[in-house]
Amino acid sequence: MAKRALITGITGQDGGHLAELLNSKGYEVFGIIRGQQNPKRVVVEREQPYVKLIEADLTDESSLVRAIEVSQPDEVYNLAAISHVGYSFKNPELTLQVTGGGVLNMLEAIRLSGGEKKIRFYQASTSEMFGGLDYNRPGKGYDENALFHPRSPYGVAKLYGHWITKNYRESYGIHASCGILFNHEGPRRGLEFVTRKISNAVARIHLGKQSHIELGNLDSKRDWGYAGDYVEGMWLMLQQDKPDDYVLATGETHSIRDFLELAFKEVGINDWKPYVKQNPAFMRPAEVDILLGNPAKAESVLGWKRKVDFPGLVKMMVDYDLGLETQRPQS
Ligand code: NDP
Ligand code: GDR
Repeated sequence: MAKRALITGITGQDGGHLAELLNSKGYEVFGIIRGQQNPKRVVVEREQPYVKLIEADLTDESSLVRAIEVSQPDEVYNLAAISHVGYSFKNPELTLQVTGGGVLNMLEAIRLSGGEKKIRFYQASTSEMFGGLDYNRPGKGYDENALFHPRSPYGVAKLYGHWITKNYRESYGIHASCGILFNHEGPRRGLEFVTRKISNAVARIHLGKQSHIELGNLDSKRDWGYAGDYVEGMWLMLQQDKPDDYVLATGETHSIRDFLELAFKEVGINDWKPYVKQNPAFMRPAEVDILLGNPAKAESVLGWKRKVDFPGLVKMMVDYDLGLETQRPQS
């Protein structure tokens, strides 16, 4: 019989990649969609018609219990969150409820529906829990045992989600694993995140649709991989006999300037500086200066390794946006 998976955050970047992966593996895929008129519903219905959508919200416990009852899943992937770090400073309480409390609600929904011994659970933890401060930068990069020091309401809420997942594993024996994922990007990335904001602006500048791009901090560094590689790791975690926590990362770190350099070069622009303006509105009250992950455990235990490298990722994103913006009417 086909395995059944329930994905929260189906309309997001990772939800799209994961649904595609699970469908290719023969899973029956269910996805939670929120809101009475979610504009992304038509996109999922058009591009991933095999996904069975269930209306629910991470902040509404009873809707999650119903989602479990309807989908009867073997595996639950909790990808839904308020996921934008800058936004979380402006909406800290909502972030706490969705990104933190939502994890508890989903774990409780699994218990309330009697699934704690049957259902495997994946929690989308994040490198934002480490914080990147001077005193806490392991030479080989952050691994599963590194210290946590979150620097945003988002990071703090995710840390709660991380620990409540571990707590439910230890307290109730749920097969619950946390993937501590470093930044992963691609053409499905929302335009509000820096990589896609840049790749899209570069395409539009090249096509004469836009004169420049406004950004915040150009000096921070991230360990950027490709989202398509990372959802493989999520799936692998739930195929292990024992639940555990794993870092997924590339083991390389690059600055926003490095991303700009490569992205503009893709359209033949060698000096990007005239096209970039700094706008304080995009700065954060507290910044994570540098993130570098150490994926040794995932590589040895799961046999996972990222395939796409940094130049390959930048090229993929700029090429996609060039295609998209060429097709779009002038605007
Ligand atoms: P996105 O921001 O692209 O997607 C977030 C999803 O959460 C959307 O589908 C959104 O739905 C949904 N959502 C938001 N609020 C609610 C709610 N109250 N109830 C139900 N669904 C809700 O995130 P990504 O795909 O990039 O990331 C997936 C997960 O992984 C997130 O939890 C993120 O924090 C985490 N993560 C991401 C990393 C990355 O680099 N991408 C790295 C590490 C962790 P809607 O469309 O309705 O808004
Ligand atoms: P991040 O991603 O905060 O790492 O969180 P984001 O792309 O938002 O920022 C990366 C870095 O770029 C700097 N920056 C800007 N960021 C945005 N969004 N917009 C700008 O204009 C801009 N200018 C500079 C930021 O200050 C930051 O240093 C992502 C999310 O997917 C999280 O959900 C996830 O947990 C982490 O990655 C790992």
